[in-house]
Amino acid sequence: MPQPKRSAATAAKPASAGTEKQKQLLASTAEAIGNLTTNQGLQIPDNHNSLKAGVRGPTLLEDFILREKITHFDHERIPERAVHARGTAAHGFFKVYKPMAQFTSAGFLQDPEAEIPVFVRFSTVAGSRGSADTVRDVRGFAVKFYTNEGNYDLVGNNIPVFFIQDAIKFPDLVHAVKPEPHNEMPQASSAHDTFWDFVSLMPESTHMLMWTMSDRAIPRSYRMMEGFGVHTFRFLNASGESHFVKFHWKPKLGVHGLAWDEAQKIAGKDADFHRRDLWEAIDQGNFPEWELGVQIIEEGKEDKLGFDILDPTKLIPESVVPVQIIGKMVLNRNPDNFFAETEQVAFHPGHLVPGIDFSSDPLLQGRLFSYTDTQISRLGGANFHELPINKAVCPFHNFQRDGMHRQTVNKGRVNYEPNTLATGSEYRVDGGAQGFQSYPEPLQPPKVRRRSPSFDDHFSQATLFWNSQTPAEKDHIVAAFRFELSKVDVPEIRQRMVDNLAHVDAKLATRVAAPLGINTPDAKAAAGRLGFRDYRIENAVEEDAALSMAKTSDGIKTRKIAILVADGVDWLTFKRLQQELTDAGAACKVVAPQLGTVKTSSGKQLPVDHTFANAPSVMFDAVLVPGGEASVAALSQLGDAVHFILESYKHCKTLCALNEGVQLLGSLGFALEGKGDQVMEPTAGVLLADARKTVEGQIAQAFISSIAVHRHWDRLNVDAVPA
Ligand code: HDE
Repeated sequence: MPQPKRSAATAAKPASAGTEKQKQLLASTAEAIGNLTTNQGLQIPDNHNSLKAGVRGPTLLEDFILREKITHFDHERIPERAVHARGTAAHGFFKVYKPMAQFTSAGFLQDPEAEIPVFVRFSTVAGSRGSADTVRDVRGFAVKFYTNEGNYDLVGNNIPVFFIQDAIKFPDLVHAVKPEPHNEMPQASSAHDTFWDFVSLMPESTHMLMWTMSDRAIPRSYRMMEGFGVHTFRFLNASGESHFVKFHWKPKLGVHGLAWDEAQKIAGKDADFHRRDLWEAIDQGNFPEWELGVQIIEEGKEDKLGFDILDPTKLIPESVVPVQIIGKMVLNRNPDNFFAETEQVAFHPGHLVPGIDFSSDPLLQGRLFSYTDTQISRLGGANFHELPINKAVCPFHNFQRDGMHRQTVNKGRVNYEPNTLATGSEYRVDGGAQGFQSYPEPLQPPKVRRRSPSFDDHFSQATLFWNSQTPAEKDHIVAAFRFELSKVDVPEIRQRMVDNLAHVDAKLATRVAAPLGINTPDAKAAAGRLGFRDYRIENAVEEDAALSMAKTSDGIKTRKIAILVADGVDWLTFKRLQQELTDAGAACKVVAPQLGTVKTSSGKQLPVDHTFANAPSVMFDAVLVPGGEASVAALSQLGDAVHFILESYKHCKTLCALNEGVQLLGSLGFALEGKGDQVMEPTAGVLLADARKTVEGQIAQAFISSIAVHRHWDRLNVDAVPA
C-alpha cells in the first residue's frame, strides 16, 4: 500500500501508529518536558551550579545531585557489538501476500490482512561504532518480527554466502579482519596483512571474497541492498512436513553500488552517509520497501543440487531454484532514541516461531550459542529481553527469575515447574504438542570433530559468480583485489591469494597479480598448500543473472540530483527540468557558491540548498548545469564547481548541461559536435542540449532514463580524469 508523502516538517507523526509494538513502546517513551528532577523524582532547583563551600570555594562531597548526574554519565557507554558495531535501524511492518500454510505453520506468514511490526537494523561488520558507513564490507540486514507467537529474528547479511564453513573459525576470522592488535589499525577495513594472511590460508573464503570485492560491499544505500538469510532453514507445516528454505529480501529500488573512489571520499565527507540516507528517506515519507522471497527445496531433493545445502559458502542459483515472492516489508518510522532502540536491540538467529526451524549448518549451529552470550555481556545481564525494543508483543511467562536489572515484578511464591501451589491443581509443561516443536531430524552418529567431505569444493561457485558479472563489474572486482592486496606488506600473502584466485579464473588471477610486484599466479602452488581440497563440483548453470547487480534498474525515485547554479541562472530551463525530475520522484538540490539565494536571469530569488563546500559531488547521483550566461561564467571560474563536474564524470554519474552550460562542459573537454537542437550524448550518460531548440520534455525524458541506469560504468577513460 503506497504511503502518503510527508514533508519533513510534518514527519514526526509515525505512519504506523497503532501497531502492537508501537503501542507497547509508547508505554516506555518519555517526552522531554516537565520539571527537572533527580532519578528519584526530587525537583532540582539549579542545573548550572554545583554545591560549594562559598561561591569561590571547593565543591562539597555531599552534593548528591551533582554525583548522581556525573555517575550516570560515567556509565552511559556499553560495550559495542563485537561485530556489526556500526549500524542504524528503523521500524516498519511486514505483510505476507498469501497464506503459506502449505509450507509453514508460522502464524505471521498466513494472513495477508495482518501487518506484523518489524524493527530492522543495518550494519557494517568490521568497523567500530563511530566508523564510516561507506567502507568496503559486508552489510548486516537483521529483521525482528514482533509476531503473536513470539519474536522471530531473521539475522542476515547483504551477501548470500559467508567466509567460513564452521563457527569455530569465527573468532579467527574476526580477529584477522579487525584492526591489527599491536597498533589498532586500520579501522573498518579488510585491506591489511592479517585479513589477507588468514583468508589466503582458508580457500573456503574465496567465494565470499568475490562478493566482498564486488560493488555489493559498497552499497549506494541500505535501501538498495538485497538481504539474505545465508543459511538453509526449515519450514514446517501443521502436519510436521519439512521443506528446506533460503530467505531473500529484494529491494524495490534495485541493487546499486558506489564507485570505490567515491565510497572512500564519502567516508571522510559524511561518515553517516547511509544512516542519513535511510533517516531522510523515511522522514520525507519515501518509505523503503523490500519483498520477501523464498527458495523452497523439498526434503530429499537437496542432493540434486550438486553441493551441500548445509555449506554456508554456497548459494542456490536463482535460475536453478527460483525465488518465490511471498510478502513485503515497509520501513516507515525512524526510532525515537538511537540508544534505547538501535543500540539495545538484541537479535538472535535462535529467536524462532513455530513453523520455522534450523538446519544443521555448522555455522548456524555456532551462532545459536553466540548471540545470547554476547547480549549478556553487551547489555549487562540476562534480562535484555525485558528492554522495550526487545520485548515480545505477546505475553511471556516462565520461571526464570532475578538477575541484573530485572524489571518484571513476579508475584507469588511459585518460581518453579511443576507445581501445585500456584492454582491448587498440578501445573506441568511436559511433552506438549502445542508451541514450538523441533523437527525430529534423524541424525548420523558417530560424534566427530571433522568437516564433511561434501563441503570440500571451495571454488566452483566463486567461478559462477565471476562468470555472471558484466565486464564493468569484473573490472571493479579486479580493481578491488588489487587495491586491497596492494595494502598488504608481505609479498608472500599477495602471492598466496592470487594463486588461490587462479582456481576461480586464470584471467582474473593474472589481472589481479599484474600490478602487485609478484610472480604470475600459480594454481599448482595453491593446490599444494595445507587446507586445499582438490574437489570441484560441476555447476548446474554457467552463469546466473541474479548474481549481477547491473540488471536492476528501477527508476529515479529518491535519487539526489545536484543543480549547479550561480547568479544569472536561466530560470525557465531550471524550473522546467527541476519540476520534471521532482515529478519522477528525484530529490533536486540547488548547489551554489554560497547559501541564501541566487538571482535568476528573470530577477527571481532562487533558494540555495547547499554550497560546493558542504555538499560535494559524492553526495549526489546526477548533475544538472542549467543555462544562463553569468551563472555559467561564474561556475567556470570556480574550482569547486569544475571539480564537482569532473568528479561526477569520473564516478560515472549522469551529467546534463543546457544552453550555455554546454560551453562549460566543452571547456572541460567534452565533445560538442552536433546541431544542438536535440539532446546529444557524446559519451554514455553525458547529455548536452540547447533547451531553446529542443522539443519540450525531450531533455527531461533523456535525463531521467539516463539517471535510471544508475551509473555508466562502461564510460571510457575515467581513470584519466584528475578528480
Ligand atoms: Fe553474526 N554476530 N555471527 N553473523 N551477526 C553478531 O551478535 C556470530 C554471522 C549478523 O544488528 C553478534 O548481537 C558468529 C553470519 C548480523 O544487532 C555476535 C558467527 C551472519 C549481526 C555474532 C556469525 C551474521 C550479527 C555481535 C559465526 C549472516 C548484527 C553482536 C558462527 C547470516 C545484528 C550481536 C544487529 C551480530 C556472532 C556469523 C549476521 C557476536 C559466532 C553468517 C546482521 O553474537
